[in-house]
Amino acid sequence: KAGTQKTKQQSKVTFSADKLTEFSIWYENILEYADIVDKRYPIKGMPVFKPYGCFMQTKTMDLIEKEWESQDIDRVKFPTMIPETFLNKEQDHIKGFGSQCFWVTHGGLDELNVRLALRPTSETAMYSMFSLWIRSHNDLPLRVYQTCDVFRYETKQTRPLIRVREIPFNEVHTVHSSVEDALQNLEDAWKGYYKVINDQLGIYGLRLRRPDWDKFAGAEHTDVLDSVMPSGKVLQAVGAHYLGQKFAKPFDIKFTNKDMKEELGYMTCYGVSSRLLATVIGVHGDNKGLNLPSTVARYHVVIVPILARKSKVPHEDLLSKAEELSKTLQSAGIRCKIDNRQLRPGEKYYFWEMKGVPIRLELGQYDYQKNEVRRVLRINSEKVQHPLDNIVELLQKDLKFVDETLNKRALEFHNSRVTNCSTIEEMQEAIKKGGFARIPYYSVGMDGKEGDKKVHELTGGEVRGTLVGEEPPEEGTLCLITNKPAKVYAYVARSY
Ligand code: PR8
Repeated sequence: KAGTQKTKQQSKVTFSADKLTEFSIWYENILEYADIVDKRYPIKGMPVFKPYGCFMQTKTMDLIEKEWESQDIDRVKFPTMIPETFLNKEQDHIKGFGSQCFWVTHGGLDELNVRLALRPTSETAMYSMFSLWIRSHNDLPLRVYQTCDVFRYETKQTRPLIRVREIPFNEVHTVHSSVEDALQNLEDAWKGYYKVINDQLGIYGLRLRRPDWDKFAGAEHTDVLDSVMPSGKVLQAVGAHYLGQKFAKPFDIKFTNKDMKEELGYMTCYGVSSRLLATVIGVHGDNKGLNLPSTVARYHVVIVPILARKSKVPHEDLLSKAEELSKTLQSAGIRCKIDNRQLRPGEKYYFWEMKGVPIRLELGQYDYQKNEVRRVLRINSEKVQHPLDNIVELLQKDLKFVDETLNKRALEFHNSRVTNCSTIEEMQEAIKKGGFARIPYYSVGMDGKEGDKKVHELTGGEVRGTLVGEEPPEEGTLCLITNKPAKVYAYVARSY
């Protein structure tokens, strides 16, 4: 009986699900156990961020914002609502987004003359104002960003962070005086995204150019970062779009160029969402729970004072040592928490491992006497004694090692999920294993859409696009699906 009791009690803090074989369950569980979101709010696709998750979401957006500011892109704040008349201006855009909008039809009891959409994205809101702000080439480039929530009436299955209807969003919109300038801006955007996503969040993906049938509504071309999740399905974590003059025309975004002639602006937009955090959680986590890089972790360090019943050092001394240590760490920018709950140390260990805190410091009587702590790393359970004298430096080194290790593991995982395929069977095998199958394919223009259906029948996946910068197949290579001459290498995957 006692045994059952113990298991029950422990299960409150013990998280378990096999991440690789049952990722959906793992993911849903960890979001709940680790207090990231609460799904019980009664609107589909609109979970609540709890403090622990809210911190991480805010941190990922902070990283992105810092990057844009370093690139001299300024913050703006546009209204949440967009008049229907604005949304209707660009035809492809409204075709794509019209059915995805939440509409406000009344103000109090009065029916509105013009329906207002809760922004599904902010092109049409911003561009109506850009046309008022831009007069000459001297006003260009115009580059602004905002971090806000956008609303999309998603009809596919919703999942917290991954597919929500109120989307935590960061979007950049730019206007340039030439195509070259606009395209160069997109390259700078990608450098920024890589810096944050690869270097700071430690996650990876492929920059793919979407097929013509799968572009952003209103774009000339769309590049994305598709990231492989542990389920083997890929998640579009970035969308970066070249808009050319498609919006400039209906929104009348004109400037006088250096020859004093009027010209339409060349535009780009790009954005990310809570999917970045979903990828961090999914890719770095393991069967014990979260595994967080220092950039987003709410706590870098948890201090667990070991208050043994027969401790030779009084509990209050251990606790005040923990306090002192915590202050030292906080003032060095190491986010730190003392766990002095009345629970057994083992339970606390499970709990903070599940929460993904990179470093645990155990402070017991013998550690106290030697002026040391026992340091345990979440990533590999490695335990060592750290002297308290130079604890800040040691922990900073540890955190760096943690981030590098997570990064390395994520890159290995990513690389292991891109498979070069030269037969249909290989492609099917690769998709079954999870991730991308790279195949020779005849076309990602509209004429290639037919083949995509076949791809779907064969694998359950779809053509996600071509790798930006990759050379086309050699002359004479045939499309795996149609046997026509292959013009590109296409990347096939199942997706969220
Ligand atoms: C644009 N306009 O909007 P995009 N839940 C979570 N994340 C999502 C969802 C969702 N339902 N839908 C999209 N995302 C352009 C660029 C301004 C900025 C994420 O582009 O439609 C995806 O990662 O591609 C997507 O790539 C990103 O938002 C930007 O959305």
